[in-house]
Amino acid sequence: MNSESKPIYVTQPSLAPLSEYVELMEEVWNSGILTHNGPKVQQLEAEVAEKFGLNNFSIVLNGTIALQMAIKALGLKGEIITTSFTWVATISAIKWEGCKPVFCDIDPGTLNIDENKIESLITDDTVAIMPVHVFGNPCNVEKIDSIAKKYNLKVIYDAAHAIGSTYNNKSLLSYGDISATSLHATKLFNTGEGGACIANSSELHEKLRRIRFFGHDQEKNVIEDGFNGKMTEIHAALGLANLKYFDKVLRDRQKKYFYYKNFLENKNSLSFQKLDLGTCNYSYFPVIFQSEHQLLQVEKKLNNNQIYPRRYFYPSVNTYTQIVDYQENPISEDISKRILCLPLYKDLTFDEIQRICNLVVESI
Ligand code: T4K
Repeated sequence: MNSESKPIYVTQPSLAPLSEYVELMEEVWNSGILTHNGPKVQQLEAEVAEKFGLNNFSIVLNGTIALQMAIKALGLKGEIITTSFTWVATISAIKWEGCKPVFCDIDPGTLNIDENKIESLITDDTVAIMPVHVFGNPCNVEKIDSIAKKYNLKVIYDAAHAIGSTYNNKSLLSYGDISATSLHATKLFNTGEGGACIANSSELHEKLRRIRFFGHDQEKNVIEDGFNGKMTEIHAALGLANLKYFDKVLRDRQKKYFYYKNFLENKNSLSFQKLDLGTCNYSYFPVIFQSEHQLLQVEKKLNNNQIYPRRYFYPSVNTYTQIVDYQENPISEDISKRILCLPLYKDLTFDEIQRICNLVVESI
């Protein structure tokens, strides 16, 4: 198969050499322990916490469960102000926990929640703000924190994309009452399926750990409502193998991000996400077209060449009227129609990126 006939997807998991995973799996096999907060999960928690300077870090099954656990641990019931420009999981987590999503429009540059529009959405029923660090781009965490303090609200960051991003030289995952991240196969650092909660206090941390383990305390007394949010040793072993390569993967993404950007920047009025606060982890390469028509032309051309970018996030989640009441968010609705994430991953070559860029430019 020559390189032109090999399909190129929006991403591919960043994986350590198989032999390194096999070695760790032999240890799992020999221990006979597959789950229940086993040694590999504990080791992974310790290594990730140390690497990113995080306290109160708990690994769970996936990013959606991490968001649900955050809402449950904070005991929230009521309205949660969130963004329309996100993956549906942000909204489903809010709804599964019996809360109501209230949609705030986004900043057209950063693509994050527009912090200047939050206050006008606060009502007597508002209990929390749940912003998303979209594509790993840090939200204005200081402004959001000051709004939350002023109105006595909790802040949960949907930090699904944000591992490796920083703000004020600290991991972006350390902000908010709780941050919830995803370790899904498509993320910069992955355990296949996986997620994590990062709490800002040891009390919340202990509560999250009880929730993920049926509500048990250390002596296995059931002391609160919990569920099964535990990660297996098999997934944790994959995480341990992959974690060693995290810095390499991030540097590679950054180089490829700028290769794309430098080539496409001055071409036919394409625009890009504004990265101006903290540092982004370059986990996605989103391009904003002038119109949906232009985007569809590009997508068709790429698909005809077996290249499969993704429309993250389309449609704007406030328009999912099967599951939410429509609330108008014109900027998110507009950008959702015009944004396309181009392929970006470790094994994508610079020649392939150049080919993708040429096809994009040809078709607009
Ligand atoms: N909040 C936000 C803001 C999120 O973006 C997400 C998830 C969540 C919360 C929830 O986190 P998790 O519960 O998922 O941990 C993907 C991911 O499934 C999803 O995790 C992610 N966001 C979302 C933005 O993208 P799809 O449906 O586009 O993924 P999929 O499976 O089609 O994969 C995309 C491409 O990646 C494929 O075309 C091929 C490649 N791929 C994928 C997988 C799963 C592989 O090469 N190997 C694989 O194993 O949703």
